[in-house]
Amino acid sequence: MKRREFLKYALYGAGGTAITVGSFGTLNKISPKTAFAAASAEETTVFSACEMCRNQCPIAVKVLNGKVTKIEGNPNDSTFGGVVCARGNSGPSLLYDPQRLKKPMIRTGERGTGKYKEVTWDEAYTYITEKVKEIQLNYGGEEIAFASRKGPHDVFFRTIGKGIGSPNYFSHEATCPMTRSVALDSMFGVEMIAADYANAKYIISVGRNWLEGIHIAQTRGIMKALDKGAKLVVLDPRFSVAASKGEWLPIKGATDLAFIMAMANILIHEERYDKEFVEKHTVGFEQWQEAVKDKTPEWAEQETGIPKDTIIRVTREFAEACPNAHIEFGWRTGLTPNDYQLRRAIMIVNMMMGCFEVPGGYYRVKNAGVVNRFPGMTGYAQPLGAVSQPEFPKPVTARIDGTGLKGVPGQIIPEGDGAVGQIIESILTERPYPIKGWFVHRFNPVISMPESERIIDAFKKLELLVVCDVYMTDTAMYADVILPECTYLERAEQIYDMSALTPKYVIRQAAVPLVYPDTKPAWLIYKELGEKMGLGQYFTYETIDDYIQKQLAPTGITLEQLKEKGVWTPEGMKPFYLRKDPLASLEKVLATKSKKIELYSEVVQQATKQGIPQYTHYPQPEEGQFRFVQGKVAVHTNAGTANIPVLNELMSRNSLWIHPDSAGKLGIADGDEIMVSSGKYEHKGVAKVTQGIRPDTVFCYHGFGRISPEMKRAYGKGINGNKLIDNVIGEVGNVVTSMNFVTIKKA
Ligand SMILES: Nc1nc2c(c(=O)[nH]1)N[C@H]1C(S)=C(S)[C@@H](COP(=O)(O)OP(=O)(O)OC[C@H]3O[C@@H](n4cnc5c(=O)[nH]c(N)nc54)[C@H](O)[C@@H]3O)O[C@H]1N2
Ligand SMILES: Nc1nc2c(c(=O)[nH]1)N[C@H]1C(S)=C(S)[C@@H](COP(=O)(O)OP(=O)(O)OC[C@H]3O[C@@H](n4cnc5c(=O)[nH]c(N)nc54)[C@H](O)[C@@H]3O)O[C@H]1N2
Ligand code: SF4
Ligand SMILES: [Mo]
Repeated sequence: MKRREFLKYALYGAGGTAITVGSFGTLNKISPKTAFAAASAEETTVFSACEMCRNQCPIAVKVLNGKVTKIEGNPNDSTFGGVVCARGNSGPSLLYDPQRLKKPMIRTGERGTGKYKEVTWDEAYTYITEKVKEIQLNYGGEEIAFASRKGPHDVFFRTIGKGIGSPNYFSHEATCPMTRSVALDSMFGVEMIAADYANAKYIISVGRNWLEGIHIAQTRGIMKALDKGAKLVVLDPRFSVAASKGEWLPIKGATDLAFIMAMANILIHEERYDKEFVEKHTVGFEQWQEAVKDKTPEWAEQETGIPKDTIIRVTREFAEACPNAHIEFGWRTGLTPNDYQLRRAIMIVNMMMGCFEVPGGYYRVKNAGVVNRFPGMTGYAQPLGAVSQPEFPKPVTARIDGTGLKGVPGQIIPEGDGAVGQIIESILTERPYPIKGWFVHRFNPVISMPESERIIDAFKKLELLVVCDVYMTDTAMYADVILPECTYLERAEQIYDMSALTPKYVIRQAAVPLVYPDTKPAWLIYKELGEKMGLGQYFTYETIDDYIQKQLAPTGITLEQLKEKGVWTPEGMKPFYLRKDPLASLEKVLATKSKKIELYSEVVQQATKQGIPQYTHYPQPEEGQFRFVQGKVAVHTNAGTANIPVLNELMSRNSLWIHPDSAGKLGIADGDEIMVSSGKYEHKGVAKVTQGIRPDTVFCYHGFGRISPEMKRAYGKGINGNKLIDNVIGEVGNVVTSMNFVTIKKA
């Protein structure tokens, strides 16, 4: 609270009633304590979930006179520890930003020129409905794609797509952890595997940077482990904040698989792996032995640039700490085309060491896991109930990315995520068939997907582009129809299952009324649009409370219980590791056909001909070239927050990290204006000369270089990395973000 407001409320009771001096005696008798009590007399706390990034941490929103004054972490939750990050704290700055979208809009000028007219919701729905009908009639419903950043809106958003018979719905996952998901799916039969950071004694990060790529529970887990004396080893071409907390190994980009395969080679050679676990719980170890037999530390030194003695030492240290240790499987994982093989190899080494269902290792989370993991708890900690929908029409064609087809990589791409980069290819090349309409929700492809210029070219070929966001983003500015969602602080949403080592459900509820009355939550927008389009039968709920009641029905937990504390977790429950419980067996949490952890996977073999990970050597930059890598920054979220007032004030632009030796050769000094060129595209920027990067690599934080003039604070500041990256679709549909080389000159 600002000092002036504080004083105001000290003298005026909350609600604005003047308190006469007499009621307190004399003014100077008001101690700060009394004054604050008066100030907070009507302050309420609404428990909810943050959405400044998709981690949806449990929060406590402080509300005074119908206004959000402060956001803190929900103190009732121990894993998140009652704290939020800088972004979580800045929620009110988004909520009250006058530059937010306030009304639905329909385009009136050329795409990208910013000419729009404000319309009513009904006009927007009608326009969309007519356009969709036209595309359906001329081409078919499958030629309309749906893409969103995965989240609670999807069930509503995708209902529109499924209802019109489109198989082409996508999440953003191909730009984020897709390759890891494929690896986990193929090995464990489920994606929901997590690492127990807090109890690990040794952690190797393959480009995971918990201290800037923040997840409050995970970041706290790492800090706890470090406090308890754990060692952290970080493979990263640049000196990340995580690297500063441990041993930094400045590995050559795109060579991590060599390091991991050499680890396996050493562990097998020195017989340091867990033979009993491998025998009892895994299949395919022989094939893996074969694959790594020539992957010696000497070979890995050549590939990675990390001395062989370091690789051997780290491997031995790691083995000493196992099984209460792990090599981290990564979060944003689309670094190279075959990145999924790196993620599989990481998990294979972890499983060679038995780092599963023990403290400090990996474990199975969520949903069915809640029941399996906690025997005896059925009836109370049941998974959330589903909201049923009538059957959707069967799409008449396969998806544009081949997801679901047998014998091709699409076979192992997670259903419902898809290869989102394929939308651009399909629009521009019209293969396998053209996409003519695109619905985009909470997703900003121009900044978050490779080759921004081609994305814009693709937008220009569309017959319909609908964007639902909270800002006039770099993507929204090309839309035909813009739908303004209200922010997370103004809306309730489904209950989230955030179970980990203990079961947990989290609620989101509106903290304040709509700031801009013509904005709406996603669940209502798509229900109303669906009704207009004749798809009303698929929206089988009246209100969001109705939806929540259906979710909670099987659990025995009430909405009131959840509202009261914001999170629900069984009282006094301790983390539970399956291998510690003689009653539970690992088979219970494995969903593979063999009921074992599949190091070799028949399904992957069918889909990609690489049933066991094989090494691919990628070229390294030549003299004068640099590998271009990117990463998260602690005070911003992806392509989302650059324009939020207080976060923009903290950091309004990125710069390009370059090593002093490399900068010196190019005559570039710290702070100089530079031109970065990928061969196809150029981008202006500013150099940051630092020892914290390999001389053959340059780096920038992701999410800047915004092109929408309506985002007045962020417009034109910094580098949009994706302008410089080609839209290469990796082996399992993933984007590829660490394979581009650039040249640099002084601008
Ligand atoms: N503050 C903040 N927190 C966030 C986010 C955010 O935007 N801001 N975003 C959230 C999201 S969506 C995600 S996915 C996570 C991401 O979390 P992380 O995956 O941990 O984060 P990144 O910063 O994307 O990537 C980490 C590092 O990979 C390095 N790197 C690049 N190429 C290579 C390579 O070839 N090999 C190796 N070993 N390293 C390489 C980069 O230099 C970078 O330091 O963070 C989440 N948390
Ligand atoms: N080159 C390169 N590309 C990358 C990355 C990288 O490091 N390098 N990172 C990748 C990663 S890990 C990810 S996860 C993606 C993320 O990229 P995206 O999936 O695009 O996600 P965000 O940038 O988090 O947010 C997208 C949009 O959501 C909007 N938004 C925020 N809150 C709301 C809301 O309540 N409702 C609605 N309707 N909209 C809202 C924001 O304004 C923003 O426009 O980018 C990926 N792209
Ligand atoms: S990590 Fe930060 S921004 Fe993301 S949900 Fe949690 S508090 Fe919010
Ligand atoms: Mo991500």
